[in-house]
Amino acid sequence: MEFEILHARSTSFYKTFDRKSELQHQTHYCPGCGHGIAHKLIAEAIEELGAKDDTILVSPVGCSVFAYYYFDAGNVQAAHGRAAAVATGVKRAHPDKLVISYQGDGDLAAIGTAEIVHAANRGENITVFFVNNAIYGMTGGQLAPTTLVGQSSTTSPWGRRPLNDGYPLHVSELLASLEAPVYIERVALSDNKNIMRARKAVRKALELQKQKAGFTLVEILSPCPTIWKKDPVEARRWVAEKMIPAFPLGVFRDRKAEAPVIPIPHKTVAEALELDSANAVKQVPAGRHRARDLKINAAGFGGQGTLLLGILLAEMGMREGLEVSWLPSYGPEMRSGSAHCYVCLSHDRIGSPLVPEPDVLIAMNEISLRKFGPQVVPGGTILYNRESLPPDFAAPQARVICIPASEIADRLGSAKVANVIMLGALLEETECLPIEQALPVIQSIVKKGSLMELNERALAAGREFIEHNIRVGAVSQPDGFAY
Ligand SMILES: Cc1ncc(C[n+]2csc(CCOP(=O)(O)OP(=O)(O)O)c2C)c(N)n1
Ligand code: SF4
Repeated sequence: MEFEILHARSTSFYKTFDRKSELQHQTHYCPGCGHGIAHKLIAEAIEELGAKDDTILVSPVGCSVFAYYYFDAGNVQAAHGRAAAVATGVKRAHPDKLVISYQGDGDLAAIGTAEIVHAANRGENITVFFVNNAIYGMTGGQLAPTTLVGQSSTTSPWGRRPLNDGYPLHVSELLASLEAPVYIERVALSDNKNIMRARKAVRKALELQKQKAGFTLVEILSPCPTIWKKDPVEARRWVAEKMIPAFPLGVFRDRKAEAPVIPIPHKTVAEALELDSANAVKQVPAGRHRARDLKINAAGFGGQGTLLLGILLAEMGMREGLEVSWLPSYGPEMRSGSAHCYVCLSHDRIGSPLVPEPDVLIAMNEISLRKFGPQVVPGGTILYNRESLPPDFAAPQARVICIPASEIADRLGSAKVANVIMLGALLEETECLPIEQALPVIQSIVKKGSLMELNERALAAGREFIEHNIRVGAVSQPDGFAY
């Protein structure tokens, strides 16, 4: 019987490696390096699963930092140790993509220990290929957490001594002690038989991810001839003779996810928290204010209540059943340093709590106006805590409303409520949330009964300012922008 042996490059690889200007037909790996074999197994599995156009590979820092030179897939290159965390974000943003975190042992088991443990513990539906070559390859051979007892490295020239360096870290066994992972196997690139086993494991892990089973990891014992100072054949033998006895091969987890699925109740947060009747949200007749997606930056000096203003907005949003985020930023000073917070109100999940381009800026002082005013989106709004803008300041893209909130607050009896005046103005101007909900929220958060009446008047003052001065056109506005 005659056999025809076909060697073909997987279609999941680029035809030529264009990022390598000189050698476009070969990789940057040393001859005999396990990374090349691991890449091949992964590329073939992606091809077999028909997932080439649906795969996003997160490459690490280490010798495989340039994996994106080769895989014709979506590619992200993560900071050292962060690949599992980056893969988490990518997967959550693209749940239907096949997301791979490809990591070396320095990357995953040293600087990235926290990231991998928590990604596994959360049961992220990602696949991790953990290439364990018992050493830091890229940086010239320092001790890795997986370096064998007695193995010498540049930082353990007399060999790893457990009393000084600890014992080799068994990542697969460690992660298999967690509840969430569904599949963990250790394989080796020591000989053809084991490479075929590795091939199956790689494919199985990706298939499970495709089925949305949960967290999968394949640890691949891999030769590093260059740092081990061996030729490729000796290096493979070393994997078989030294690494496998220290890191036994096998399946450490293979089961369905068992975590109970807890449905998210269709309740407002106030209901879910069973707030007492004094704090509970009163049923209000549907007014013209509607829960509306909005990104807000509230900025000023510490002590002006901008962070509290953000908390009130976020809480109001939660009680309306919106997704919300509140991200404060402040210096070490309790008073008079700069402080601002980003608030997102959204009907969809919020990808990032950062708000580099707010729809609304509440600027409680001039510094904040100058710093953040230019960031407001075209058609956005700036609420500025003064009677007029500084003569040399302009934000032509935005609708600017000057409200002397601090002055009004003084007249009401306390400068402290300037933030609540701004809240009233914001709610009236943008109609982003039902203004009727503001007082119960203030009551439940501020909890100072004595200030309640003042807060009520401050809220009304902000609202009336917009109603009387803006809606009837008493304050001049730049042309062209209106809600
Ligand atoms: C924050 C940070 N710390 C340290 C380094 C230096 N560094 C680059 S690669 C590497 C270790 C890589 O080893 P490993 O993950 O085992 O991958 P290999 O090169 O063996 O494939 C280190 C420490 C870095 N680039 N960034
Ligand atoms: S140093 Fe080791 S891990 Fe890095 S490319 Fe060379 S053989 Fe591979």
